[in-house]
Amino acid sequence: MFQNKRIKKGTKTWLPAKTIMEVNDMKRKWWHDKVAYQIYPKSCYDTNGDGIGDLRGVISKLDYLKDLGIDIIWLSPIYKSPLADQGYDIADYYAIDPRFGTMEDMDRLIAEAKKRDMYILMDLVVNHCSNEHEWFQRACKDPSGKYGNFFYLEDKRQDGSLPTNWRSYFGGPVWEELPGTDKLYLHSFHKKQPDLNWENPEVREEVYKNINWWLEKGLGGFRIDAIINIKKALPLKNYPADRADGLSTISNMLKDAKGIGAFLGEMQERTFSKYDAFSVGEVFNEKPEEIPAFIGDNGYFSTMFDFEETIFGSSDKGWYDAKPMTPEDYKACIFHAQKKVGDTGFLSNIIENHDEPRGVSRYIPKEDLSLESKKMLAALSLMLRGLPFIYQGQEIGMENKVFHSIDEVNDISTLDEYKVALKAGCSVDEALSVISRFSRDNARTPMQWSNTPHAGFTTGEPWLKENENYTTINVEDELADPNSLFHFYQKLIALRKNPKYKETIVYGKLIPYLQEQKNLMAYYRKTENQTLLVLANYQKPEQKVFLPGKVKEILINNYPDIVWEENSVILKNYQVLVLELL
Ligand code: TEU
Ligand code: CA
Repeated sequence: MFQNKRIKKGTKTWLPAKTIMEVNDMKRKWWHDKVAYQIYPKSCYDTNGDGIGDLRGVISKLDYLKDLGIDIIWLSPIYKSPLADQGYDIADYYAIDPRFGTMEDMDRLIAEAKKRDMYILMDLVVNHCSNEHEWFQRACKDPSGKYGNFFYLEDKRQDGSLPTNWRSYFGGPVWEELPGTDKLYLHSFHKKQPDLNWENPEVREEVYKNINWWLEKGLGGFRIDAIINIKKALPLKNYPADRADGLSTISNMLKDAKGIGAFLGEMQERTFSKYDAFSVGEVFNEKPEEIPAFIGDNGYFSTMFDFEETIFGSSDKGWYDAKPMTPEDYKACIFHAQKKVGDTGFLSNIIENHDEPRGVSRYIPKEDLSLESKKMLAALSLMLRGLPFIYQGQEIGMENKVFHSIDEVNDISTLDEYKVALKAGCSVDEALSVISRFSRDNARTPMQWSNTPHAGFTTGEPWLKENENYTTINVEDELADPNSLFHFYQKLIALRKNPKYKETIVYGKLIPYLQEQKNLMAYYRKTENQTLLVLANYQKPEQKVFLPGKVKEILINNYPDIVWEENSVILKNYQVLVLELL
């Protein structure tokens, strides 16, 4: 790690020569300088008053996103689905669920995006399908036929014991009776999400056919769901139990699964590479030596998400046992992720997504939550090396919701974690506070468009109740206020695209600065010809920060002014600066 050495001010050689980097020789890709946005269609905008966001709603917001500076849009699933897991349970990979619209709407969305130089990504959910998919229906009718082999089926045992003790992500064993048969099928997630058998080449062919069908339509690419789960450790075996239920978290099995690369390489070759399509993997727990294979120049994926911060503090026991996170932890996670990838490839950086609580509520202590602290978090994330992904509502600072009763929750994962917390001895109030902290529904409440009923999301009854704070946090008000978070995001995105700084922000190295200084998160972005310095005071009390060089330009500041001292700057309550150094 770079250590700050005090070098005389006023010359151009502030940094020790060894840290001035060689020209980055990474292969340039069309998407490197883009900014991406995740839409959760069900909660984006409802155009027909049924309380469910739809594709026409998304189309009507394209100009809003263009204005923000977005280039790539990832849509959470909109395929035909019973919506047991909000569309991550697909019943037909070639059809749009009528609640979201029609195939014509989808084609129009792709075309309207193209008109604006924007790209649409769909969610590729192929670890599992829905139990309402035709393949599964046919497997039930004839388990020993072609479609039986599309899934992981095992014979039921006389003594009622299960083939393995793996716990599914949403609670309970991964094994469930295959309806009408004497077999069991495997589901890593909910029982309405049977795992597809990737060992079967026919399954892989079906997946590639589907991907190519969509790419032919003009899709920009895919976000790839739960992809680490496609490779199971075989032959089946038990792992040490980690809860009183005698089951073992499925990640123990995944650590043991070898050879996923063969599937991923084949998929890349047969699909994405032929179209120069963009792909971002939802990859957890990769091993450091696997990074070049995953996201190097000819990687399986274009990029993958950095989840170090989101998994920090999590416990095999459940959400109730999760460790809180401090600013120092946040800094350590981000720098660790940046260091492990270096310039091997591009990470995709997020503050939140549809599976996580709102980032501002998670990474900023409650008593410190303010417009300034939200801006600080935004700048820290958008100035990182990698592709920024903004999640619906993040740009206006949407916050966690308080759940007063479990009846206000829709998400299956939250319902399970609530039960787990109660079982572990939490009171109802404690369990509610646990889920208010972590529920995936925090991110899924309707987008707050205006200060009108239901946040302007629908004229009907929203499928999930909106956050009460829409009267103060909403798009309409923020568009009208030049000092709003929305405009701050817009400025950060514009900076990334500014030809003067683009090369450094997109390709420059990231070098931590004064990493040991508590509650200061600071880093350089550097190319041979340019040095930017990001300084963030991750606390309320002001803090003095030594400057390693003369300042040429102030590019970003979340306050109207800056207090300079000789060789240093006094950062205020959550002040963040992006400086260009001489
Ligand atoms: O998430 C995969 C994942 O690993 C989840 O276990 C995640 O950690 C979980 O949401 C925590 O509660 C993907 C999707 O993003 C998620 O929405 C789906 O529910 C899941 O796959 C199944 O498709
Ligand atoms: Ca609707």
